[in-house]
Amino acid sequence: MSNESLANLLKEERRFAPPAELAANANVTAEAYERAKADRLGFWAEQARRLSWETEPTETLDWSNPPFAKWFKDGRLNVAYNCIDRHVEAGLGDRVAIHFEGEPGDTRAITYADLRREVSKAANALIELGVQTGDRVAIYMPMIPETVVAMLACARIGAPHSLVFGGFSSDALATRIQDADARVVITADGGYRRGKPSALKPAVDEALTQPGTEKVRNVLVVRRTGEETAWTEGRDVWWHELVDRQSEEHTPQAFEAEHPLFILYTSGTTGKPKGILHTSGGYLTQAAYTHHAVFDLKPETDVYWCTADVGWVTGHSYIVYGPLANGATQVIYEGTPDTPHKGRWWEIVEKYKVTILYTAPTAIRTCMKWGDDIPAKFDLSSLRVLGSVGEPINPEAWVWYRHNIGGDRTPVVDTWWQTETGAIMISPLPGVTEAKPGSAQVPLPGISATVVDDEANEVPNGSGGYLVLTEPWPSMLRTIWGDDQRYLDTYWSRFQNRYFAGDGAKKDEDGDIWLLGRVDDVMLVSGHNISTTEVESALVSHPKVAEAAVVGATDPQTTQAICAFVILRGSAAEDEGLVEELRAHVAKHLGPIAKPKRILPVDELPKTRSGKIMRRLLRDVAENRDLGDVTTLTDSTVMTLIQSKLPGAA
Ligand code: 6R9
Repeated sequence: MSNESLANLLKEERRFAPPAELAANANVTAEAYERAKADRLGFWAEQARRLSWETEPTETLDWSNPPFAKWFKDGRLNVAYNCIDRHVEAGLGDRVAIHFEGEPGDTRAITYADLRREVSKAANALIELGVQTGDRVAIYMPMIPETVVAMLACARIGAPHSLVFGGFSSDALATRIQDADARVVITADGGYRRGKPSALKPAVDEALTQPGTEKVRNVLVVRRTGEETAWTEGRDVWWHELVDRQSEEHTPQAFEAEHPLFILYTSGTTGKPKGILHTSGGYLTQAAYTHHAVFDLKPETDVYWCTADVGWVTGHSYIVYGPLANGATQVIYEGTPDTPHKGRWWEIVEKYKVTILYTAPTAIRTCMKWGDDIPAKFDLSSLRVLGSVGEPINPEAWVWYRHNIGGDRTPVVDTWWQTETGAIMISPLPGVTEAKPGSAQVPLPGISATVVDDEANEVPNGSGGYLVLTEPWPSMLRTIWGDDQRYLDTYWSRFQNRYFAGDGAKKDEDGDIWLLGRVDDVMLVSGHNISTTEVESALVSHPKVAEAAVVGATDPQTTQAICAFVILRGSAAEDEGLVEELRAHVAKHLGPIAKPKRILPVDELPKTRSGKIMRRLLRDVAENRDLGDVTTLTDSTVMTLIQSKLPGAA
């Protein structure tokens, strides 16, 4: 990747200082960077003391067999105890842990004391089903409180869970059950999505007919929708029949810090999904610390809401483990943002007086498309910190978010991390960092990241290359489940002693980091490397564009030609000169080399359930190929729609 071309295409000069009051009372100040720099391991040992250990660790990091890390290895703890019981024991049993809002409008407030009872009963139920410490449990659930209860029940008895998105197909579920060799599946009859029940259990039944899933003894089924459900006697068990009759007492046992906590599969672009393995002590330490630092969480007064699905790593670290370890009060919403109307999210913010909101750029851009007038109808004045995760956030979407949702008061923290990193790695701190729209900016205290060129040399400020992590961190993946060699090959062989994240990045003149998208997505145009992110951001900076996806399609003259798919804002019409206008706009912002050859207005873009644009599929379309794997798409009809818009389509 050549440096000169990736760097400094996009000029973003807006700056936003932290609000004075927030800065004055911030959980974490600039001093933390200094402290962590002077003694990185001492810093993490200090953060580990946020947790309650049955046996305090004396050794912080064992890196004697890199890249296989052991953090806090002689410490022992129970993760569920840390997320629940210790808060109850501290007298906080009456604090609401979860305000649940079902899509049909049903609500439940679950306190920490309630959570302790529910998780204890579920843990006892799993034990009755013969689940032993170390057994894997697959969880295929909608966004309901029982999903969190099930995860914590697994953690409590030391049975690693493996969540599979409720939106994934039975094939995807079967592959994950096989790979993890799961013994029990926890599911529901269904959940509510887009105003109607959406069944889940049939996909489990289907998955369990596939070879390699025979060791699943039981399917534990939560009744959510009450719809008719096929039943396999002897295997299927209703949650309300088994869990409700269990004892409310369960004494959590402590496990080693390196005891496996969960496996979570990342799809990647090719090959079979990778089972990312996370363990207990280091993972919980960093999830809790980052949630405290990045969101400035004040557990007594804040109402936190992360809109992610728990089947995504963001849900694991920032709905379940981080917030609950910190004793937070949070909102969990089951459904889609436009059911029954496009203001549903903002209605929820108003209703629960949400103070911290954590969501994805895709959601923000969708709201931009729907129009500014929708959030304007609601009282969003409770909000004080906004977060973003999942993709690079285009500067225009960042500024829109701060203005329309944050009332120009709130800091926006753009948090970079991955399933593999387990917790946030690069992000502004809301009380410290002068924010730059579109940039994740700085590694958190205790984290070491940089940008290198092809030869592993650190690039100077003002240049681009590959993002790498240069020191181990507590919540790092420990391996790929059952495949140490693939762990080495994927992350540790591209550069020596450095973790290769697979993302392109640049450092600006101040040394701040800007993420440029997956390395696989970088385009080669007439000898120049051009980042998809930057062209997309240039398009989104045009007032008529809400969202853009850019790919490089094979081209005889230029190697690749830039092809853009754009979604227009609510009021914009698809008129004659629009495409020319947009091409000229990109050329003006980035230079003529980045001008898209083709621009196609579309109604939707192909996305994963976690909100990432699947550029691979758009490349297939742009190159007139048959579509590759579409199993992780939210909505597979999107691709048919896009193909029908192509010139020459039938
Ligand atoms: C947490 C999560 C990881 C990939 C990552 C990168 C992209 C996530 C980002 C971001 C730019 C951010 N990504 N956050 N890119 N800025 N703030 O998303 O995990 O699903 O494993 O995806 O997502 O490309 O490598 P995961």
